[in-house]
Amino acid sequence: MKKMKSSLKLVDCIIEVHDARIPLSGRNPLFQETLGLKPHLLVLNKMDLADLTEQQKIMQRLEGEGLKNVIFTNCLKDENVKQIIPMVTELMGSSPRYHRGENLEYCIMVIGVPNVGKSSLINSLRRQHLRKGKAARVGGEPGITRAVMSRIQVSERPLMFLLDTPGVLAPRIESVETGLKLALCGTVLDHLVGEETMADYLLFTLNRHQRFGYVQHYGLESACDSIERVLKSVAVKLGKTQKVKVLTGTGDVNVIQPDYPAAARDFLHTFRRGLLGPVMLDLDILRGHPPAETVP
Ligand SMILES: Nc1nc2c(ncn2[C@@H]2O[C@H](COP(=O)(O)OP(=O)(O)OP(=O)(O)O)[C@@H](O)[C@H]2O)c(=O)[nH]1
Ligand SMILES: [Mg+2]
Repeated sequence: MKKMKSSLKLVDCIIEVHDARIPLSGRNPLFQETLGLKPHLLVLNKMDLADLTEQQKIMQRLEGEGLKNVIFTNCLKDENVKQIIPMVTELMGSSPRYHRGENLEYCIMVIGVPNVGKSSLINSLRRQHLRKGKAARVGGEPGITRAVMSRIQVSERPLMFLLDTPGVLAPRIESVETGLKLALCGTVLDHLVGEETMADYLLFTLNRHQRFGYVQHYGLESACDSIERVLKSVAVKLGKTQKVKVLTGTGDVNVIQPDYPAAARDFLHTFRRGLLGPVMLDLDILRGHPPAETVP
């Protein structure tokens, strides 16, 4: 954050990238405090994985929080990415403090929590505006970008450079449920939270939002509240079972035991690939539901 702050004097505008599945939670409040003085665009990325039925309500809520410049994108398919440069150009133009001569270059800092697609956005912008390939390294785990990097050109006219930055999570997450949502979106390394805990929260959320894609995907008989039963079926379906010798008074018995951690990893992986259908993890907030009393 210190390095990002020290680069701020070179920056005309801030693009904050966040995950479209959690548009109302999990953003780092320190960004607002530290970097809040510059024109700001919120990019809600991975829209392909998000259920956007309530998009209007989401926009209203965000506007209520003072976020007027919001756009949903998919950086893998370059969806809506073309609108970003015109939007930031307008933002910078209408902000008198940053109004500068026509032939000057612009510098924009891309910030956000880990793994939301900041580097992918930079690459997508380059594909769209320069017909050039990758400049920023991308990866399926949080913590891919490690340094506040040198400027990467993303557009010729206007001449525009972007600064990629490493994902920064808030030092303190407001609630267990927000933490689990952030974990499901891959902003924290899975093993730090525990794959089975996350799988349990995922099942809880899918059921709460009546998203029963997992039933068909794993060939279950019906929807089910028990993570143990679901993971058992997943393990059997994937052939992820182990033979374990159990000692009993009358001799050893071989028991088939499901590999729960492997099943949990598959459940999470399948969810993240969008194979269980699009989700809106912040639906509870949108519907004004109180936080769940017990989170698995
Ligand atoms: N489904 C989907 N996946 C995306 C999208 N954008 C990026 N990804 C994937 O999300 C993962 C993270 O992307 P990065 O661009 O490395 O994310 P980052 O925010 O730069 O991550 P850090 O540098 O670790 O903070 C990669 O596996 C990308 O392929 C999108 O719009 N849709
Ligand atoms: Mg990155």
